[in-house]
Amino acid sequence: MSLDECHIGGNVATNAGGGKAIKYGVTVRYVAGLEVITPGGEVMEVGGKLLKDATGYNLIGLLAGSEGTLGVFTRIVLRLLPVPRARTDLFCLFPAAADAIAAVPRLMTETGIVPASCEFMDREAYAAACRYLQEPEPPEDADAMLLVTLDGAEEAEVRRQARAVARLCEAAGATDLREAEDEAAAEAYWTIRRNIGKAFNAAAAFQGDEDLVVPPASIPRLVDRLRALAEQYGPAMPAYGHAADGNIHVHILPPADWTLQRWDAVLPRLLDDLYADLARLGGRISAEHGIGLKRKAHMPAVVSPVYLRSLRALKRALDPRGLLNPGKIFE
Ligand code: LAC
Ligand code: ZN
Repeated sequence: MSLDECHIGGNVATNAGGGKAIKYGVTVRYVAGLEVITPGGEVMEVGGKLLKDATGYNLIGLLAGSEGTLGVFTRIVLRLLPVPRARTDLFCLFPAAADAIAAVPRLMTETGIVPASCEFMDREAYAAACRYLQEPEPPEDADAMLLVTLDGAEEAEVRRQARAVARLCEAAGATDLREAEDEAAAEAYWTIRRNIGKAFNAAAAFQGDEDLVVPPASIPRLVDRLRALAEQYGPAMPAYGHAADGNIHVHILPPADWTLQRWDAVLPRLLDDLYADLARLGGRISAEHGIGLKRKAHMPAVVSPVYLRSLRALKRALDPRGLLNPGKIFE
């Protein structure tokens, strides 16, 4: 989570998601208007200070997440929401990762509560960030944790939600449940969560960094598959992310004695297997990071030929000379 480094233009260009998508949706939901420089050099106004707009195709939906391939944003009109007045954060430790991830869809179906965030972190992911930040590591018997944020307009409502979520997590197998006593304590959990990606990036010279998404009900099956693939292929595959909306990040880390040559031989096979599983679960290869150069060869694993043809046709129609961010998203 790049809270401190990202810019609004990049957020719109990637249609960024982050930790609050389960309740608040992704960036495009808040883009009411855009001023765009088209590839032909014209200025185009799209939308505006409007909460409704059915004037032709939904170009905001097309431009948000277009990764700089269709236009350059020079003005962005955002829809704002009032900041929720009440909030609490629960940190729940589970001895079995399978129990933690299975609790995530249940949290919504059984309590009827939509959390502001529900982040899953397996032990390896959480511990890597603790080491990176020189913080104490989680207790030995914690195989995974959930960090659940609840918010609302009134304190009493948030208290009621916190009790229901705590009851459910305990019934689902959590053995330790801590509610942040104030903002600083909540921030301490979130700082660790936000540094997981950075911790792994600093830990290995070559590694995979994935941004998987499946329908939320399938998230336990995906985490299960990640563990099986790690065993089958050899690399460690710590997982963490915005589990409630179906989005899991996984770093693929080679054993210390692997050469780059061995890594280059194994990674493509591992990814082929992983993406085939994703397709079977109805998932996609990026939820919020985008396709860029890195994932474009894998697009056919999860979308149909007609879907890809439609993307190419749109690119040709709007940027016939291929000037903007050439070579990105599709071959
Ligand atoms: C995160 C970034 C990697 O969730 O998307 O930490
Ligand atoms: Zn993320």
